[in-house]
Amino acid sequence: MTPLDPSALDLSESAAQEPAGDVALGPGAVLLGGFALASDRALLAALADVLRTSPFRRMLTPGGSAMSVAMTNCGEAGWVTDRRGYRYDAIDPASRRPWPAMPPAFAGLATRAAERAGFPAFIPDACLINRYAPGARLSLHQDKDEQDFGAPIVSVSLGLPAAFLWGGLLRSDRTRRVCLVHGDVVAWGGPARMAFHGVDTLQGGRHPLTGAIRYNLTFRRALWPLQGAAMAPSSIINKIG
Ligand code: MD3
Ligand code: FE
Repeated sequence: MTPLDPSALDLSESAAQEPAGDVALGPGAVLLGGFALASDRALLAALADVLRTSPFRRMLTPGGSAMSVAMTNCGEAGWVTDRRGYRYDAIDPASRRPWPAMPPAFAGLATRAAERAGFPAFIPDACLINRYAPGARLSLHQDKDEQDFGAPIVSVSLGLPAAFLWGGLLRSDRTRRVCLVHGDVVAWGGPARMAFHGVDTLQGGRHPLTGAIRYNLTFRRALWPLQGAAMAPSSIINKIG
């Protein structure tokens, strides 16, 4: 789109009221359209670094089937699933080493996006990275393995577009379809934090930066602060005293 493209000039009332790209999807849910566009290459380069230590793998559900979405993690804790169940673990079961540290480009983007969406001081300690190839999907679920439901979840979409399914607090509530495209960031907090959600089957296509793939980064607070060494009891007492 060039500055001379007439479609760039949207003088409708809704466009005038809404800062470009920001849309309240509902209570606690904010879509920041294109928020990650300016950092897309930096995010993908940082992702490539993470993958050198902890490559994508298709984890097993507790029922024993391989998920269609391939996953990895970075940060202090990573989300894992196997026959023993869903949980966060500081160790990557594939590498048997700690998950790679959260790249500064990841953490910085998540904190800035959360702030803009109305969730100040969000410092994620976990980032689950999902890789969708055409045919992959994520069935309707709640994110409830985290210790801190007071913190929001920030999600970043890169590559091919996907139809995101957003429901209510009951599995039986009707779902809305929201198309998430490359560079979109969504923050989910407060009343939206425990909503059921999923991703419809990814369709084929090609994106210039990712090929036939969609990546999604989800930033969370998985652990209580006291579990981090930087917030050992003595350091809290030192802050108070
Ligand atoms: C709404 N990922 O990893 S991100 C997941 O696109 C997950 O890969 C999807 O759901 C993906 O758990 C969706 C958007 C998202 C993430 C967490 C939410 C939406 C949410 C938590 C509560 C409500
Ligand atoms: Fe989820």
